[in-house]
Amino acid sequence: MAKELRIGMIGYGFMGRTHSNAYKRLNDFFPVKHRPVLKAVCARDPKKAQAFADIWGYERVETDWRKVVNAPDIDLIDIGSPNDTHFEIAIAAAKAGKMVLCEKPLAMDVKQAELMVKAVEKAKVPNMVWFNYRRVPAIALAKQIVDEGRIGRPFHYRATYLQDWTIAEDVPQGGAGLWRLDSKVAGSGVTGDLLAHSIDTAMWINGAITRVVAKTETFVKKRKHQVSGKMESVGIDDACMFLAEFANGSMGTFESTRYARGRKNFNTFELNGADGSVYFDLEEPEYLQYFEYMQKQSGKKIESHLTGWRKIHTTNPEHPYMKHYWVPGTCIGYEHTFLNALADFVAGVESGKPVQPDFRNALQTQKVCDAVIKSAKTSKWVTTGVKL
Ligand code: SOE
Repeated sequence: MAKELRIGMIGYGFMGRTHSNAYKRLNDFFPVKHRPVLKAVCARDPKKAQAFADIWGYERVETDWRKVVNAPDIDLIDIGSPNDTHFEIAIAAAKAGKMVLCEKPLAMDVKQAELMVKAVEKAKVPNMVWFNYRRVPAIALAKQIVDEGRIGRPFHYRATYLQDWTIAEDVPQGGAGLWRLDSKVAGSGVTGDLLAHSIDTAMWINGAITRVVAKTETFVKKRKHQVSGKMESVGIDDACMFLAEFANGSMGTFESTRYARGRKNFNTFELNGADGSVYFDLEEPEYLQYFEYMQKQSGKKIESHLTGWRKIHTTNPEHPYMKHYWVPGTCIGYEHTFLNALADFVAGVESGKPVQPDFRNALQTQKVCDAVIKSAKTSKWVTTGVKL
């Protein structure tokens, strides 16, 4: 018999939707024993929360997250609300003995993130951060290829994460839909919002980032605040570039901006090693490009005139996650990355083997983000203190 997994969702924005979709579809695709039940959604605006509850099928609406966190009929708190709310809700949820799933970035800074790790570890509650791109089959295949030793000694890691939605100077900051532009709510700009994804993927695939040196820019210095109605200084980084050193001796470059005209959610990475390379581009999400240096293969006929990049269509059942979906050649989408993440989390709860990235792992990404922001202020190399 299926065991109920009773969900309390905090927040109802873009991420509230992606997570809710994952809960609803979990049992359609994955053979887990738990069955999510959408118990409560919480948001400050009861009308909007009710509209959300009606669409996604939540049983009730709350306007005080404390009520949800302490409700006896809820097993799991999902924090999909803005970044400045993660800390307090996660700590309270852990204290109440609930499982905690949290949107990225884990916290506003390392100080908060460390206390959040302490809280979930003390309470021994299952926890995870929704770094969903790890669950793109092609990215998971890149990780597999690296772990199989096919890339050899790594030299270069190159990541870009580009968008263009804040170029217009009259885009306001703050409030519904635009809190990502308000540093008091978001903590940082593209560093915490976009580069956190790139850093998580990079450290998952290529190991710890030990030192960084960064440059950030804020192109539009003042924007009208949606809540106060006043022109206010912009505190976020609109763009960020940083150089990184990895513990394995390789070098990294990371670039992110919301000012790359024409780029909507352009998330790429490439890793170059002595024996091969991998390249991924989220605009072609079902493909992983792999270059295999043929001469390296001992015992095989060398056909170097055939050496070249392979574009692997990651839709076969042997590719990560794909056996749960359709027939070879048919694709899955963005929403499935959240579904795959949830399936891994629930499988981890059932096996007792905690799934990654848990809060402790996401703290390492937070350390890199903080080091990047610090370096941009001081123009100096900063040691991250990452422990993987
Ligand atoms: C920002 O525009 C954003 O929605 C991020 O917050 C998400 O994490 C990213 O995956 C898509 O872009």
